Amino acid sequence: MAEYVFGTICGAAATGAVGIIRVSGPEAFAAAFGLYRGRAERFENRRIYYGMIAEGDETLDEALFLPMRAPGTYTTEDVVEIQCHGGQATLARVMAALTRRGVRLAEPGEFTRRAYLGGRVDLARAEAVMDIVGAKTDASRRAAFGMLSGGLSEAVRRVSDGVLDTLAAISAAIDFPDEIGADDLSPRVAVLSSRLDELIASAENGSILRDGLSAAVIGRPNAGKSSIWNALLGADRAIVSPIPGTTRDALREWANIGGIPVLLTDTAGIRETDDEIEREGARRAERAADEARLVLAVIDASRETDPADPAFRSLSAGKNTVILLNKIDLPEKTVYNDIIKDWPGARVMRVSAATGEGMDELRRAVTDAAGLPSDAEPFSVSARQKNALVSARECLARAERTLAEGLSGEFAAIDLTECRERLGEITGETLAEDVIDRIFENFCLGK
Ligand SMILES: Nc1nc2c(ncn2[C@@H]2O[C@H](COP(=O)(O)OP(=O)(O)OP(=O)(O)O)[C@@H](O)[C@H]2O)c(=O)[nH]1
Ligand SMILES: [Mg+2]
Repeated sequence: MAEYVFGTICGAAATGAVGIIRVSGPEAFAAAFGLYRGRAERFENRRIYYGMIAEGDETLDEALFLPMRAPGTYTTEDVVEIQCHGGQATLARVMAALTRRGVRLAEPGEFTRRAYLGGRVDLARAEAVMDIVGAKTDASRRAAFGMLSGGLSEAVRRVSDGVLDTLAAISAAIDFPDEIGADDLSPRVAVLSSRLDELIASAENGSILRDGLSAAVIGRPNAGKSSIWNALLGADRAIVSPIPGTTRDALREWANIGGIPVLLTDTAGIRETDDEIEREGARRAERAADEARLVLAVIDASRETDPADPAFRSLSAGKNTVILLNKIDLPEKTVYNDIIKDWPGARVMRVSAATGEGMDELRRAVTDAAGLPSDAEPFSVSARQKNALVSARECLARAERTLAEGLSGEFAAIDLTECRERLGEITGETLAEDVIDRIFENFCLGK
């Protein structure tokens, strides 16, 4: 019996001009072509068949049918893709017809899970599929695609093979202690450690590209926070007005800043007030600043410096803060040098949301804050994968210490064996079934 079916639209709620229903499983051909009405009598592998979709006497839609035989398919099983009109009602009706032919709806990530179980992709590549779907900027997409092409899997496998060779050398050293000693083993482990260090650096780069950087814009009412937020977003999204207290709620949007996905929060101005709604807005603003990795603290430079400005509070709290002296197109009253004197080392920038002056420098400051060193090729790794890399690295550090202390190679072998296990978790080789289940549960429908 055919196993499952679903459209390609992630989140399933979108309506596209074309909808694709993918049927996969041993009975996929029988189930899908049971609905086909057209001239073809046989369905050859990888050809396109035009026809109607019909159930009984009722014609449901006009469609293309794409039969693909196992094993050269996404799931490694027989697959038929039906391309029909993308309206929700049409898709629902065709899927209902398929259900009556014994097909069931795929679970989230089930297609990719089949690809994994069929041996077509390892776990790191399967996870990369979701990262590609979710990539928010071109740089994120490139990092995810590098993962899909097996960048991390291969690098991890090379280290794991190196660890295996070292384990073999340890057995040899135990059997022939006169010929191979710990002196030969330590440099081997050191090389593997430095390779893992490089991978961890790439992973750190990649996790910013994958998960993004959070930045909150805070400041006094009317400082120009929403104007700056709109400018960074490249959209006229938040209301801007000369009336202080315009923004009440925290507004949150993804922005692409120099290729880095930045989750930008615009907040209500912070000031003493009796207005309960405004006070709640200020509380939310403070929370947003606490949660953000980067705070963009906006000061209206056309007004006198106010020592109680929330910008200074953020600095004194030790938050990663960039002070933005805004409105420099007006006569300046807040003096840049005074701030630098009071806060040596603080990053202060002069900008004008009105004229755009200083905005390119601001964008660069945001990408700098993401801390991407330009040389490490970023891999879009999940937190799970990064943890596995870090624990594998710790195992190597333990093995290095054991060897340095001149203990028997057998002790180092325990750590090296554990190192291989941690590395195997990245590709899924040494991961428990229930953990793998959980990973695929986070996929979207249709993938
Ligand atoms: N001249 C000048 N005016 C600016 C600049 N940036 C913002 N403004 C003006 O300042 C006023 C307040 O701007 P907003 O962006 O709404 O300020 P806000 O900090 O979000 O204010 P609240 O939401 O009330 O806290 C508006 O009238 C803007 O047009 C600037 O760089 N130069
Ligand atoms: Mg505002």
